Amino acid sequence: MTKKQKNKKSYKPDWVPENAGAGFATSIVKGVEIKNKLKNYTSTVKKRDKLIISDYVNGVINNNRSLLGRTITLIESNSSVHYELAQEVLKGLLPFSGKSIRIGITGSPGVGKSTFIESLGMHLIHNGYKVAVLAIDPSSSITKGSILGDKTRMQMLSREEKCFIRPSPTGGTLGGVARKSRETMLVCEAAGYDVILVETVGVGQSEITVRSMVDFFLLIMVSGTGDELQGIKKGVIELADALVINKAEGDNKPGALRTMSEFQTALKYIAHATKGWETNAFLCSAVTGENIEYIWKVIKEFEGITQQTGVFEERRKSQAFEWVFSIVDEQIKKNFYDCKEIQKAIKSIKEKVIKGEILPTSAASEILKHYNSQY
Ligand SMILES: Nc1nc2c(ncn2[C@@H]2O[C@H](COP(=O)(O)OP(=O)(O)O)[C@@H](O)[C@H]2O)c(=O)[nH]1
Ligand SMILES: [Mg+2]
Repeated sequence: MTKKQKNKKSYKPDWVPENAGAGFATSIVKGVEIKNKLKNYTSTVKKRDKLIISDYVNGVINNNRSLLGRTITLIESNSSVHYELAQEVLKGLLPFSGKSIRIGITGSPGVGKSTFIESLGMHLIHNGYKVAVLAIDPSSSITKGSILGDKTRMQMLSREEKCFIRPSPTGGTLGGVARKSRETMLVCEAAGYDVILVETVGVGQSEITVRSMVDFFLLIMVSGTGDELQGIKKGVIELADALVINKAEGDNKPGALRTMSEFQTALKYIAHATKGWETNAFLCSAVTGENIEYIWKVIKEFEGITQQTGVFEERRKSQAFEWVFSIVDEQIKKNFYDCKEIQKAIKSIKEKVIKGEILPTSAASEILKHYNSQY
């Protein structure tokens, strides 16, 4: 303790063990008083933190929209206190989840994913379903936007009481975004939403991530670019349970038909995503609603077949297991980069790497030394 600190209203603790060495605190410095700041702080926090676990759980189960929103906000929070609370709430909700069909929708920007969701969502609501729409967009933390856009594409759906739309959580890695979305999915299921639609855009690994959290995966495309097959990553087709050529109306229809048959041929040579299910290509128009009903029938057929063969349940089980490890991965990474020692090491090594004074492999081992010393 510095001389300055000692002189500053320090006093003896109530109890000090006998023979206490110099390492034991022999004086206590009075805490700093921040009366005004504290007043503001408690007044805002009190209001929001009044809820206890059972408030969240009961609110969600009774589909109280405001509490549903607050539960998801809790899940999306990056604070560790909220994380703990969110996990407790999720534990309470888990027995009520799992009863929906989870559908992933991917495709390049502009192919009409959101419009398709609007159209399919409205069809489902008219048929008595409750629909939740989530988005996974790892780039949204950079662009500050969301692939769901300004909800203008889902104007009708967003007004429906039986629909809940949640844009992509922002901030952090794809792993972090995905964990939050998975948990949000469980919350929506517990609130009684029976169809979960997850929109994602082909950024990095996001398609693979969404595939690993849904039952049915749909790839939307459009015709007219002339090089359709080259524009789509082959790997993505292998993940899909259905390909949909959207905007197939009016003058676009003949071109869309050609594209569809091209893909249908390509599918003959590609491994299909789900055991016992043949992936096919379809036409649709999200704007006119043409074929939307048919695509829903295909999804229901898929659900029926895979449930009968046990593939549905098997996939859910292996997804749960994968999920465990994605959380482990996320935590390890977070702990690693949150570690002050490692941050310092990275900072000091960065310069050397840039200047070419150290090899990247040596730089990596240098940083990992700090990690190895801890574990
Ligand atoms: N002609 C036509 N346009 C469509 C169709 N579906 C979507 N669009 C338009 O395509 C544009 C992009 O749609 P959006 O749903 O935002 O695409 P996303 O980026 O894949 O979500 C919008 O201008 C839509 O109106 C369709 O079936 N036919
Ligand atoms: Mg969109």
